[in-house]
Amino acid sequence: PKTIYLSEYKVPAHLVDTVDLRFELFEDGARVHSTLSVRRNPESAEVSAPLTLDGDSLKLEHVALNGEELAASDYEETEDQLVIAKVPAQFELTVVTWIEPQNNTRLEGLYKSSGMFCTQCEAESFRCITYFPDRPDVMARYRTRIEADKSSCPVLLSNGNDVEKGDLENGRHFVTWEDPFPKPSYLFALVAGDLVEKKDTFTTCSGRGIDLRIFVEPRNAAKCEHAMDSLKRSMRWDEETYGREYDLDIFMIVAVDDFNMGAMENKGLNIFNSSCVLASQETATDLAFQQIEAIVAHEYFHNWSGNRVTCRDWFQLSLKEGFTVFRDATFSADVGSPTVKRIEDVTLLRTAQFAEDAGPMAHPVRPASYMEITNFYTLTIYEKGAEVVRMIHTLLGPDLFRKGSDLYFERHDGQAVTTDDFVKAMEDASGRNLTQFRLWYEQAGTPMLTVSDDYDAKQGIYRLTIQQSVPDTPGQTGKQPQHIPFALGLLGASGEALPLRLESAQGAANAPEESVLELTEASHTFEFHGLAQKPVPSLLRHFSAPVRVVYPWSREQLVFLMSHDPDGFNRWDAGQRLAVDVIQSLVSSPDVSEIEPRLVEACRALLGDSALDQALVAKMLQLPSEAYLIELADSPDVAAIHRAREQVLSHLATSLRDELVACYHRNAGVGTYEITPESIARRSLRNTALAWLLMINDDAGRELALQQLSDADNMTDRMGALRALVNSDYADERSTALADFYERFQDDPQVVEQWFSVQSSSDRAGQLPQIQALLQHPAFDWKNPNKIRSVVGVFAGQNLSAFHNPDGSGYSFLADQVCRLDDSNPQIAARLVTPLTRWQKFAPAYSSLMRSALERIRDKPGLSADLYEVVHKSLE
Ligand code: B3K
Ligand code: ZN
Repeated sequence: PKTIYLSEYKVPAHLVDTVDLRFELFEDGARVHSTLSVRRNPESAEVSAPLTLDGDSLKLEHVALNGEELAASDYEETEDQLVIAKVPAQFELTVVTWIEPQNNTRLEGLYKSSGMFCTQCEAESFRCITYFPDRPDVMARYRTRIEADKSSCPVLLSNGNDVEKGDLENGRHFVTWEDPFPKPSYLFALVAGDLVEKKDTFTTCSGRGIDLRIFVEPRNAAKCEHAMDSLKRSMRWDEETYGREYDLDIFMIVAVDDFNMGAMENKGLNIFNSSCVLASQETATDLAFQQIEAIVAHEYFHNWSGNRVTCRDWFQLSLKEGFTVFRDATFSADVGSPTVKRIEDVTLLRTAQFAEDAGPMAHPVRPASYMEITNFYTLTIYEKGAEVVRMIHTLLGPDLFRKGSDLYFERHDGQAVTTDDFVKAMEDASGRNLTQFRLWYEQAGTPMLTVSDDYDAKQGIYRLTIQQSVPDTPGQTGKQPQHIPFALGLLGASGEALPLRLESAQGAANAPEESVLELTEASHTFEFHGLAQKPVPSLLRHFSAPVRVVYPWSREQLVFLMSHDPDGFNRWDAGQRLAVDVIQSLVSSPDVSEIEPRLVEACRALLGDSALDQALVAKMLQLPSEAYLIELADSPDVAAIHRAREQVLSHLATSLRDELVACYHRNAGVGTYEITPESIARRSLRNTALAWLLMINDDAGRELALQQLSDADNMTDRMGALRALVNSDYADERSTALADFYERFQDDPQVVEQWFSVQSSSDRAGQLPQIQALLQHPAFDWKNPNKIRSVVGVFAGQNLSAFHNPDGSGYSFLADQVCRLDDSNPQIAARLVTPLTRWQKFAPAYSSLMRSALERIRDKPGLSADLYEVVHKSLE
């Protein structure tokens, strides 16, 4: 595989104005007739360039130029291209190809999922359907005619509006779709199958009526309501918050079971992984409800941030993904609990994106090179990319940010642009200079801020010194300081917010209680005047930048911030830092009697605090995950971290046993099931209390769990009880509960996936032999990415003590599964291998075994380009 560089970008030599497609769908394959109107690109210097079209796994049947069939000598067909040397300045090209969707296991291009035809074209899979200049800066208008058997495929869908339909011979029929908006090929979509539709309508701000449709298999007809409500909320929110109105007459969502990722924003025809759209009270947890809402919103928001304004090339991927994640995060915060949403996003970022940024695949938000673009749909592009947009929002403030986004959409509507164009629009609208800020797009690695302070009692001055450094990453050293918005507050001894006077002359009256300091140099010292006592600093409020902060917090300060910081996020963060410190001390000296009593008391206070936002309380009672503790450690000893964390958990549960029982009863189910932040918090608190009680084999807890399992009227409570039992030492109850659960839900694939995950994530139920047995289970299916993720992915990513078994069996198991998958679905194989790529981080006993597992994958015959890139970069 070869490396592609941003610096080598060239505008396309040819442009395509219209694409006329005709699909003949059959059981044994599909014939694709494509007619392109092509012209030379006036902006290209290559005036006599041949016409070069991309293709992958296509059988070419026919090529004609301006209606004349070409002889084989007129063109060259290579493994991945069709090249026509001599072409006029403007012409029509017709290409007919034959493809086999029924044998497509990569799930890229046109494939079949439980009898239904569907497509996935981003990033470079339109070329698996027909020959085409498959790059996002070639934008064309599409007309698509689909022909198929009427009884097996009564529903035929593509992008845009349907303009014609009718019957054909032999029980076949057709529908023609026309998309008036020019789009890149990656946004093309087609669906054909036996589906039912849920219908609704939406009236836009300008009064246009839009038809809304969710297409699902008949058995899922009753599970679309939540997605439909989420869609309508998203449409309204985007009008109100960004002034963005929907542009076609119809918006469609289709659910498919076999899908490589969550969902896809194809113009007017979003295709979703079933698990990201289908929900009912009985089958989906609160978390699933929230994820569905966020993903529906995300894909809908792409209609503007991605589709109307798209990416010039794939190095600009974060242009649409970072911005759209920022948009969906703001939406979720607005419709739910903003503090909890921020906590969840930061948890993901600090646990997984920081690890990526410190690993062998570290890359900037705008990468400079790649081998296989599917490997770059990463947490860095998505989550760090969203943090970068959030920082622009923080620096500009909401009004100027909105002015900037308006300018961006207006200036670039219908264009394929760069992250630089985005930043430029923000600069032009606000008058701010973001030159240094652009380094966030160019430099990889998580900046580290080292904070120190001193207090001058005589002058009443508190000095805060902040030093920044950006670590080296593969291929990038000697980095420059970045422009970092650093939000902070100072607290007085009784928890009051102190006025921040950065100049001595400033009076207390007009001094703010929170400021955003702008760091631009390697070191800054800030002086706060007029302070009668040494304050406690509340640093990096709301996590105002994606950085690591090092400051010598005392446990006393952390306990203080946990109960006094007016910023909910920092309250939670103080609690996490305290818990991390307590667990880390136990890792180095395993003496349980040393466990910090103030942590126990802080948790006791939280369990009894009904005045504080209960959603925040629920989050604060969750200990930092093993994955996060591993990320924070140098040469982590996984077994020791696992043991220490369990000891702290047991100690807390034992000390707080009565409070937990009381908390359980106080939050027991009352009234009807609702998806509101308050009731989600109640269920979360109740299930946390249950999990803690079962950790210590409390018999009353066991009774409560069994009772809850039989009484539950929703999946959150049912799963909460099942998870608590599965992770307990009550082995008989565990196996009975698992068997009953499966019996009840075996016909529902999304619930079976949760059933797999609850086992594969558990150190009690997910040891390697049990994982091997799950792979043999009749419900397991190697062709279904969700099943693979819920067993193999969850085992390697969440069941860390079992995966990092010191005998290396977990690594060797993962290597086997990755090799097996590489032949059928390389994209999923390359994702699954991630945990092994972090080998250099671990203590030598682990890392050498991880490395040999990787080497074994490297030596597999016929390694895919996807896996080649990840494995070779990790071994370099
Ligand atoms: N844009 C798609 C992701 C496509 C991944 C291709 N390998 C979903 C999203 O981010 O909205
Ligand atoms: Zn996206």
